[in-house]
Amino acid sequence: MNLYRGLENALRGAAGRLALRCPESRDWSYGQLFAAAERMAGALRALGVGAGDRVVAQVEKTPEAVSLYLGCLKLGAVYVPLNTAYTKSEVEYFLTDAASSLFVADSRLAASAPADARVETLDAGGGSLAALASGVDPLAETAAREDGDVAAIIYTSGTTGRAKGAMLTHGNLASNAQALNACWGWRPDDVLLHALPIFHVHGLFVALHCAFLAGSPTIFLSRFDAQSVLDALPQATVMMGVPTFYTRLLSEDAFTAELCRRMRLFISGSAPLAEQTFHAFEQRTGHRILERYGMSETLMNTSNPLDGERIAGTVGFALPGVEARIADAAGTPVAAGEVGGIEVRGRNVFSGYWRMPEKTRSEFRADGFFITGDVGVMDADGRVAIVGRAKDVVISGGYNIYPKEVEALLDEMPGVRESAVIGVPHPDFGEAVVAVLVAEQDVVQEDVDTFLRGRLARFKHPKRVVRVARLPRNVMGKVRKNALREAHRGLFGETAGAVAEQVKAG
Ligand code: MLC
Ligand code: AMP
Repeated sequence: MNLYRGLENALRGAAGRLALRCPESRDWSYGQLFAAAERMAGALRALGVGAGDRVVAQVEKTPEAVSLYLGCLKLGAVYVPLNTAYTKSEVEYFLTDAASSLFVADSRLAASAPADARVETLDAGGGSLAALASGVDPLAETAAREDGDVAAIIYTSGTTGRAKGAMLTHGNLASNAQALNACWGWRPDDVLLHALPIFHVHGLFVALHCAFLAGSPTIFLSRFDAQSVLDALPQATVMMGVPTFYTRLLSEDAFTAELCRRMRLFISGSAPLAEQTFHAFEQRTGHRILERYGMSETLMNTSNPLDGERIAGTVGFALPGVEARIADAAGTPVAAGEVGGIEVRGRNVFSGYWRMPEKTRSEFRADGFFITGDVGVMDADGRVAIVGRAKDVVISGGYNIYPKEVEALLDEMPGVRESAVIGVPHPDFGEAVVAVLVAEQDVVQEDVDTFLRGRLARFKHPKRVVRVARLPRNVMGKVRKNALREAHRGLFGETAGAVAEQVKAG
C-alpha cells in the first residue's frame, strides 16, 4: 500500500475541489496542492534526494509545507518534521541522528542551522526550495514504495537518553487513515477546522489524511488562536484538538451552540480530556467530545464511537485492525476491570526506532504487542480508560516533555546541586513543568530561563522553579516524584477540571 497512490486514488476527479482554505493567504484546490507536491518532488530530486533519504523539515504551518510532505511521499523520501520551537542544539541532534540528506527550514529558522547542514528554505509563498520547484520538471512517476517502506520518522523523546525516531511506514499511515476515515464517518461535504501544528502525528497524519481521503476541504489556520477558531467555526463540520483547545474555547463567552450549528464532530486527543471539560462542553454546545487515544509510535489505537455512547474519561474501543490489551509487567493479559499496562498490536504499529534495534526489541513483547507505557483498564466490552502513565513524561498542552532531558541540563547549571522535574496540574496546559532544585540561595527562575534559552525549546522550560533543602528519596535512593507532585500540585491554583467547573457554573 503506497500512501501517495492511496491519496491520489481517493482524490480521483477531485482536482477542482477545495483542499486548503487559508484565511491568512489564498485557497488551494486539490489539483493545485498535488501539482505543487509533484514540483516539490522534482525539486528534491534535482537536489539529489532519492527514495529512502531523510528530509528533515522545520517549517511553519503553510500549504507549501503540506506540499513538501506530499512531495516527499511522491519521491519515496522519508519526511522528518520537527517542532518549530526546537533550538539550534536540538536541531543539530536530529539532523545528525537522522543522517539527513536535506534540511528544509523556514528562513527565520534556517539562519540558525548548523554550518555543515545542507539547507533549503521554505516559507509561505517563497523560499529557495519553492523557487527551485517552480523551475524544474514536476516528478511524474510515484516512487515504488510499498507497505513496509518508511514514509516518515517522528522523533519522540525518551525516558532515558536522547530522542528516538519512530519509523512509520506507508502501510501504518495508510491503514490508520482508512480506519479513522471510516470510524468517524468522513464525507466529501465535511469541512475540517485545523488549528493543530503539522509536525506531530495529530495535525499531520490524523487530521489531514482523514480530510484528504474524503476529498473534503480543510480550514487551515496557521496556529490555534481562539478568535480565529471562533471565526471559522460556523463554516466547519469537524474539529480536532488537544484538550487545551477545548478549555480555551470554553473560556470565551462568544463560544456558543449557535456558532457550532454546522458542526457534527469535535474530537480530542494527545492528552487526557478532563471529565469536567467534557461535561461543560456538552452543556455549552450540546456536543459530546469524541475522545481517542494514540501516540507517535502507533498512530491511533482506540476511539470512542461515532454512533454509540461516548463516555467521559474513557478513550473507547480498539480501532478496526488494532488489538489492544491490558497486561501485567510480564505481558500477561489481566482480567477485565484490572489496571495494567496498555499494549497494542496491528497495522498501525510502527516498524521500530530509527537505528535503535535494541531499544525497539525491548519495547515489544515476543508476540508482537507494543508496550505503550500508558496504564489503563479495559471493561468486559473492550472499552479502555487511561488511568496513568508508567513512563515519566509530562504532557503539557499536548506536547510531551521528558523530565530526564530537562534534569540533565539543570544539573549542569552553576549553583544547582540536583534537580527533579515533575508535571503538576495546570488550568490551561493540563500539566505544567515544574523544576524542584537543591541549589544555592541565589538561583532563581530567571537564571533557569536564561540558562535553558538556546539549549531547550521554550515549551519545555519549567513554568515554575521551587528550591528545596533536599529531594525526597526512597530506600533505593530514587527521587519520590509522587511525593513531589503531591506537595506541589496546587502551584497553579485550580486544575483544568476546576476551571471547566467554573466555566460550567458561570
Ligand atoms: C506553547 N507554550 C507552551 C506550550 N505551547 N508551554 C507548555 N506547553 C505547551 N504546549 C509556551 C511557549 O513556549 C510560550 O512561552 C507561551 O507558551 C506562548 O506560546 P504560544 O506559541 O503563543 O502558545 P500557544 O499558541 O498558546 O500554544 C498553546 C497550544 C499549542 C496548546 C495551542 O501548544 C498547541 O498547539 N499544542 C498542540 C500540540 C499537539 O499537536 N500535540 C499532538 C502531539 S501527537 P513564553 O513563556 O515564552 O511566553 C500525540 C499523539 C496523539 O500526542 O495521540 O495525538
Ligand atoms: P506522543 O509520544 O507525543 O505521541 O504522545 C503520546 C502519548 O500521549 C500517549 O502515550 C499517551 O500518554 C498520551 N495520550 C494520547 N491521547 C491521549 C488521551 N486521549 N488520553 C490520555 N493520554 C493520551
